[in-house]
Amino acid sequence: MNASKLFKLALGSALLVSVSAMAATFAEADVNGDGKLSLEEAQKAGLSDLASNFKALDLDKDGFLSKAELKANR
Ligand SMILES: [Ca+2]
Ligand SMILES: [Ca+2]
Repeated sequence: MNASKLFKLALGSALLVSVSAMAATFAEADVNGDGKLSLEEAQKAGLSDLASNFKALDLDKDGFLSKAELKANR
């Protein structure tokens, strides 16, 4: 195991519900793999925070949340 892997493990446990989890969650939640989340995908993935703030988070109002939009809101 190299240092960066170890670092990621430590970071992951500390930030499990934060940034690192978001990256994994995004890919998992993006069921159709188009690189953005629809409201339905957010709901199905159990991302209730995203779902309830969907319109506010959707900066360009295209009806989807991109990774960039999620980053802009953190
Ligand atoms: Ca999608
Ligand atoms: Ca958008």
